[in-house]
Amino acid sequence: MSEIKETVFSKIIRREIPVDIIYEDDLALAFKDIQPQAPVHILVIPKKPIPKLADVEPQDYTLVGHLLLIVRHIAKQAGLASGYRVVINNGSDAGQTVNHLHIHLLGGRQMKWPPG
Ligand code: DGP
Repeated sequence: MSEIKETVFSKIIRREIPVDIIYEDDLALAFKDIQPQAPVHILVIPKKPIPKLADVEPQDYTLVGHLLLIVRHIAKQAGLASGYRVVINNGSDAGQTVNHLHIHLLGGRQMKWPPG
């Protein structure tokens, strides 16, 4: 388990910095990415401060499934019927910059493969 440190997402959960919230429940929060890479770019995060996917423990499995169902719900609400991309950057080689688990939902344009 990585060391749990305060991140900018902790501040977002506590509403200490401005954020455009899309969805919230007891376990999770979804908000617009500050540096959108697509017309729709939303981050879905657990309120529990799990640093990255590699730190998910067996007791978090339901939580992770819950996050994916939120992604699906938001994508439907956003009208992304022709497709969307779901990304989790895990660790520095993957380009993870905020050490609080987050799922990127990207849509509204044609995606390329492979990603950079
Ligand atoms: P990653 O590279 O996977 O760690 O992505 C982190 C994302 O978080 C990145 O796309 C930009 C976004 N982000 C960073 N700081 C803030 C912030 O203060 N507010 C919002 N809404 N998004 C942020």
